[in-house]
Amino acid sequence: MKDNKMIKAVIFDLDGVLLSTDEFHFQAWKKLADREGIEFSRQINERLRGVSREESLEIILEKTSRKYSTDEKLEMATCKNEIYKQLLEQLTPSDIFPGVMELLEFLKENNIKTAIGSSSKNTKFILGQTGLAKYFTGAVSDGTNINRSKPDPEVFLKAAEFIDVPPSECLVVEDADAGIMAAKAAGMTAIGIGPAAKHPETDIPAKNTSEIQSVITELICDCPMSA
Ligand code: B16
Ligand code: MG
Repeated sequence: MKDNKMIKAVIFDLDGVLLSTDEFHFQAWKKLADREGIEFSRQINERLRGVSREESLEIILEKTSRKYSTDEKLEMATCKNEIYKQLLEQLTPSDIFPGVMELLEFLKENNIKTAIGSSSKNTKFILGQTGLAKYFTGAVSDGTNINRSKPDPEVFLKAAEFIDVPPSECLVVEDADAGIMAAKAAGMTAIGIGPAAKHPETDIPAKNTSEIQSVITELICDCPMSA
């Protein structure tokens, strides 16, 4: 773990950290898999955490011997995304996880920069629907600005660049194994919540987002207040 007093920014993953869109991902992939007659379970869905849409599709296709063309795969990914986007319309500020707003306000008061590092190409829509966008102005690194998805560090390195903070001074909050690997490959400190709490590279494990404010307070408490 890095020197605690070095933390000047917190980069949040989106799905599974600030709110849960994973149930919507599950429902959308399930509908597509059923259409194709491919087995798809919640266990397989767990493997899709933090993984890009295209890579998620490849994982789902492991259950079939049928070979799909590039065009067919594109149609499937697009179809899943259309179903997913319709489900996202239901999102409201009440879907934000407990403790998130308080944490974001606390970081703002303490001059700690905040950014998003998500694999999702729907990030900006989700931030808009939930009222979270105002905390991440000019600081959203997501599936639309990267070439390689987690566990590659690109999404977090871009986030650090957007907020102009060196990677060694960034703290990442992640719920996916791929995200923890990406954060560590970027040279950042990683808090792992939920499933990622058990990852061997996780610096600080936590049960959920509401538990992390006290951890973060300790990490930034000796920081100069105007970093
Ligand atoms: P989209 P995160 C990830 O979000 C999801 O966990 C993952 O299941 C999804 O496949 C990926 O975004 C891409 O999402 O289809 O909306 O571009 O956890 O990185 O915030
Ligand atoms: Mg996630």
